[in-house]
Amino acid sequence: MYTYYISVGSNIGNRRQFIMGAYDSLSIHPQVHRITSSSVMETEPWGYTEQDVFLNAVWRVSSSLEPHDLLDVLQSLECEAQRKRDIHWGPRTLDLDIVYALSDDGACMYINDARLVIPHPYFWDRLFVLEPLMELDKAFTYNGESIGDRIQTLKK
Ligand code: A4P
Ligand code: MG
Repeated sequence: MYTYYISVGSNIGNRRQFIMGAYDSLSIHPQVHRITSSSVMETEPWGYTEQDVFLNAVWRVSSSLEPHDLLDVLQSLECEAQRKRDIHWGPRTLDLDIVYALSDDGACMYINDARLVIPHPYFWDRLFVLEPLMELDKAFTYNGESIGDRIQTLKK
């Protein structure tokens, strides 16, 4: 069994409905055993800033799906939400990124290939990921730094 942290974002249309629809679909997947969601938060756009505010959340997912198989599932949920890939870091109905993963023994998983990079290269720089993640896991650390300290540093 793996533990995945998935960053969820939407800034077009009925944002909450896109997020909740994907949550419901993922939670009935036969290889998904449990999902816990942070609260859904409104956040200012990061990166490409000429776009509407986002709703963001993080889900902790316990699943027997292999990482690339989970990516397939998440991409099909993005397609169902009529996601179009136009501008890099631009507006989207639904974005589902695997930001961090733990294997069965609790060790951080590292993947870096053409389809999938885990940990997500920017997750530790993004308050829209770290604030909901901290709600789920206050004791989260990355490269020896606590998530609480990281959030304080990013807010300075
Ligand atoms: N891919 C590689 N690694 C992963 C991974 N760990 N999880 C590949 C998911 N996908 C991964 O993704 C492009 C390709 O990344 C996929 O085909 C997959 O094989 P995409 O979602 O189509 O492309 P994108 O939108 O250009 O990039 P990405 O990474 O989703 O964008 P970001 O970096 O997530 O930025 N501001 C706020 N406040 N809230 C947001 O949610 N989101 C973005 C999007 C920018 N600013 C934001 C937010
Ligand atoms: Mg994405």
